Amino acid sequence: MSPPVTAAIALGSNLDDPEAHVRRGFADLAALADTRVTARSALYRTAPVGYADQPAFVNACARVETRLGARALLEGLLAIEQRHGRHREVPIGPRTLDLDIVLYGDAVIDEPGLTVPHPRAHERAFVLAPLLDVWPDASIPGRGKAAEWLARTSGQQIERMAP
Ligand code: PH2
Ligand code: MG
Ligand code: MG
Repeated sequence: MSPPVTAAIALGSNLDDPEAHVRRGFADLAALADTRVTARSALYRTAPVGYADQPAFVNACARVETRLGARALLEGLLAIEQRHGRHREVPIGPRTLDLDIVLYGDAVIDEPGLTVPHPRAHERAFVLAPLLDVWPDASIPGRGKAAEWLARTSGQQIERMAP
């Protein structure tokens, strides 16, 4: 087993009661083998980025301590997505639950299906604001401080939801 690593997992949903999918997603992460959820962000209602003609998202972030390697963690996340009924007809289309590894310690990984840090995290307010809730001094390897990137995302619509 690997030594514990601190990782950040982004959660997103915009189908079939998104808030419920995200809340259950936190519980599912807590049930992953060899993994502990050490912080949960607030939930945010966010305007879709990229493909705009789809419902608003609910986004959040979990900070975890895990002894899973990055690939095993990814496989655990994909299994959770499957249990939430995720189908991948449109790659960037609506989804019941998307779980992305934003940070895995300070690792930089570029393998098929596994790119860490998440390649677009630094430019997306819907990733950065929840990330900073759980990891205020987060730094994105190769990019720098998450808080400085968030300051540059003005114009992206995100709204912190009531707890
Ligand atoms: N995920 C995407 C594309 N666009 N927009 C918002 N607001 N939230 C998301 O989680 C999201 C998105 C691809 O994963
Ligand atoms: Mg995603
Ligand atoms: Mg994904």
